Amino acid sequence: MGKYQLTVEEKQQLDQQGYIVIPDVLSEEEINHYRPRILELAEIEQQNGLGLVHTDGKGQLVRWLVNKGQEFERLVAHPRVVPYFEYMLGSDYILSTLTSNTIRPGAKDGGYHLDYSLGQMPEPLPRFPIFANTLWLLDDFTPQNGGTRFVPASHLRLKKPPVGLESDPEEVRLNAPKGSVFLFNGAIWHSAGANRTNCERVALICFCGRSFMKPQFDFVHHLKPEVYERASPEMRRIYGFDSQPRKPDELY
Ligand SMILES: O=C(O)CCC(=O)C(=O)O
Repeated sequence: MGKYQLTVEEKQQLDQQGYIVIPDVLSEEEINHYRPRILELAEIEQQNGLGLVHTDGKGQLVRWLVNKGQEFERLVAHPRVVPYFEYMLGSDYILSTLTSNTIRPGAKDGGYHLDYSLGQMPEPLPRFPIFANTLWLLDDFTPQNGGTRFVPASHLRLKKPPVGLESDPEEVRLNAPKGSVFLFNGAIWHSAGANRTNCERVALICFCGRSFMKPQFDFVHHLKPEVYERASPEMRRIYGFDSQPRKPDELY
């Protein structure tokens, strides 16, 4: 089977609205594996004093998933998602981070932001996408349980969200079933939403950028050797091995 080609409507959706929901990417079996595993890793990191918590301790990231279990390598070049990243970022795009985000009951709305390193750029921001993020939903996301809040088409404003902005009149909250992937332009104003339920909301995050942008994490120098050994040429490219600055013996 050939590589999936985005439809005209999907391209328009991404160009004009800056996001898309790709349905049924993860199976029930995968969800039933990843979700408890992420909660377990989060718990272990907390107990070891390495928990990366945010939102008053009610949100938690687990970083470097590719070094924390072979099962996460499947996300790196997932055939259902790669064509969308390629459309957004070019066929040589690279991984910036592979992480999870858990939003626990009682968490408040996160603060609007753009994804690394767009927040450091001067305005007007570039017109073309340079980063794209994906949330792989391990729960049904709703406006009540921490579903991501975001401002459709805000990438076209070419601006960063004003510091402290609490909400935007055009804001929406993600309502999508578990197993789907929410892919968005990193320049969309967004944050995790408040969780007003009594259950955690969990997502895997695969965040990618154009090959000429510095990634958030250095996979080239810090992948476990066995992860590198197992990687296909496409995965090694995504980890960034084909887009490194030249060494002294590479004159051209
Ligand atoms: O977990 C979420 O809903 C949002 C995650 C997020 O803001 C990010 O990855 O930049």
